[in-house]
This record gives sequence, structure tokens and C-alpha cells, in this order.
Amino acid sequence: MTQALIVIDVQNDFCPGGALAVAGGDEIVPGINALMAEFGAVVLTQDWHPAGHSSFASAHEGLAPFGTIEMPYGTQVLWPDHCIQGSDGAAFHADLNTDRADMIVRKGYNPAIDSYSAFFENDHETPTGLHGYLQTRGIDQLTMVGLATDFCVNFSAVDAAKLGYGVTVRSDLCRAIDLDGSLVAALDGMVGTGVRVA
Ligand code: VGL
Ligand code: ZN
Repeated sequence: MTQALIVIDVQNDFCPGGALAVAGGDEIVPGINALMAEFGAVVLTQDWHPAGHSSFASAHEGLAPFGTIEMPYGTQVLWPDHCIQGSDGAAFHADLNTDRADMIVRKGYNPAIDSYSAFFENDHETPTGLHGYLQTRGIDQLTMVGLATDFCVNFSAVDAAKLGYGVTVRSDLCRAIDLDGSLVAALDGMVGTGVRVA
């Protein structure tokens, strides 16, 4: 049985110096590259927003980054502009071994809906196509690493567990944004959904 390594959003904007920098985001790159050798399949995800995306605070007059807004699909955190399609910030960290990737999943391209998860947009129903890809390859065991632990890794891991995958999150190869206790809440939520946090 093929096991897949899912590498979430290891992009310049989430690394030190980037628009939505995660502390220590770049430290995990060598460990992720090394881990790729242990997997029969490697999938990378890439946060990929059009300019003016509705998750950007700059798209909402008078609202600031890290506040929240009510969207038709629920509460949305507002972010600094980040991972704009084709920008250097949206590119993978230069040291990430992208050659090993079988598949690259882009997400967050719908201007009206954010997409933290590698499986569904934040409405929890619009699929990215990753589930179909993994199913047709006969893959049901996933290990997740990347950025950020409490947002995109968390949403991806919880969705995967709900879809029936066996999911391990290697927390040593993830780094968190940690907004108002979001890291503790994410860890609780993942464990509560049956995700193995290693
Ligand atoms: C992410 C916030 C906004 C992530 C992406 O990769 O965790 N967080 N977009
Ligand atoms: Zn984003």
C-alpha cells in the first residue's frame, strides 16, 4: 500500500521575511526533504490567491489583518496579502525538493472563498480534487507536514480523517501561526478527530 507525504504550503510568504511569516517556517525544509525518501507518493500544496482575494484584510475597507469577518460560509480570519498567484511569495521555499512531487495541489484561487484545507475550500464542500487523486492511486495513509500547523495543516488533517484516511501529523516538521490560542485548539481538534499527532 502506497503511503503519501502531504507537504502543506512550504512557500516563501509563510517563511521568515514573507508576507505572512510563520516563526521558524524555514527550519522544517531539510527534515521534509529527507522524509520524502520514505514515501511512495509525495504531494505538495500551494496557497494560490488572486490579487484582492476576500481573505485579505486589504479587500475590506476599515478592517485590519488578523481580525475576523463573517462570510456566507462562516467566520473568516483576515490575512495580510499573501501567496498571490505567480508572485515570489507564492513560490515554494527555494530549498524544498519540489522535484520529488508527484502532484501539486493549488488552492485558494476562488476569490470568494478561502481554502485552508488541501481537500475542501472553507465552505467544507467544494472539493480541490485531491481526494479523487489519492483514491484512484489507492492511497489511504497520509503523513502531513508544513505550514501552518493551526490553519492549513489542521484543516487538511481533520478533513482527511473525516474522509477515512489514516492521518499522522509530524508536528516537529510543522510550524504554527498561533493566533489567540489557535495552536492548542487545532491540536485538540485534530486529536479529537482521530489524527495521530507525532
Ligand atoms: C494559511 C492563512 C492563510 C496556511 C494560508 O497555509 O496555513 N494560513 N492562508
Ligand atoms: Zn492563504
